[in-house]
Amino acid sequence: MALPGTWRASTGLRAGAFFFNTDSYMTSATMGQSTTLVSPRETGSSPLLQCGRFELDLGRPLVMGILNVTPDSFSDGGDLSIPHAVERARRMVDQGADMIDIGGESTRPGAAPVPPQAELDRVLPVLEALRDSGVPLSVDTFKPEVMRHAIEAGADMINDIRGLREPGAIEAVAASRCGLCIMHMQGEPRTMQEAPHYDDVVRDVGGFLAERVQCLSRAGISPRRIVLDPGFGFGKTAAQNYAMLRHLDRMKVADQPWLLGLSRKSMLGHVVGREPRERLAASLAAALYGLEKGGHILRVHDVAETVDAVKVWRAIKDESFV
Ligand code: 7PJ
Repeated sequence: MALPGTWRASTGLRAGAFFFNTDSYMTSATMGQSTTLVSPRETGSSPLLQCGRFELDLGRPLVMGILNVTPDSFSDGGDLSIPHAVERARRMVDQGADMIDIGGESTRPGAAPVPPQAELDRVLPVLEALRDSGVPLSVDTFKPEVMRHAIEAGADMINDIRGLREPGAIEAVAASRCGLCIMHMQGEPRTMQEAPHYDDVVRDVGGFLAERVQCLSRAGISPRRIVLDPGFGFGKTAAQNYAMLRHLDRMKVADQPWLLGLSRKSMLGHVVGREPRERLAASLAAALYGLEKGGHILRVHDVAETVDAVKVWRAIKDESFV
């Protein structure tokens, strides 16, 4: 039975495709997990991602807006950062963001670690303020304690750069319905760029992610909740990052969807130079290539521009002009 879900106002190509959980997804999900090598987009069936209150139809690419709630990401800082973050998130939703990823700790090399309570103090008020925004809310954290409280407060997804490897992380998410972004990272943020090593980065990262999916399955977590992420810039040289993007289709892990975090990354700076804020054109080029190679969700800073780029990509790809 298809219960009425959260249908977003549909403008142009952004036809709402979100349902609350129903049994209708079973058929599509089963089709999405067929063993054929033809991609779901080509067969016309769409993979679906269970994501807390939502069920996301990944038949078209989704845009996830990045919302950093860290003092170093605000010029005004202090108490002003929470209302400022909420306002920025609402603007991203107006610009067409399909989901928002809220982060309370910077993972940049050299960034100071944040205790769980301080991270919760940043993330929870924003999460609560955005619950009515009509889009799924993701929380970017690797700390089990933050995961538990975020899920209680209504997070629809946990985005973990450590791929739920911290002790207690799997237990923190297992009993919920939230979506899970499982990312690959080699080493630790502080030192990961010193000497990344792989025998074959595409095979090694794909193998790691396949193992994580198996491990989560053994803990009773449905693959329908999982989206995978190769982790661009997390313990990889520029050449290794580009190899992963070039061969994303070869990295395929069963029929799990991909989330790609390419926006403003240093692999782009490696090619074009420029400060992170000046890497929009580079980010769009990489994002569209990632879609062509099978990406489903783009994690981005520049929502409006990415939404436009995706619309044109879809018009070319799917002849979707309406
Ligand atoms: C990523 C992330 C990414 C996922 C960050 C930045 C650095 N989460 N969190 N994937 N990157 N899933 O945004 O440049 O690539 S923090």
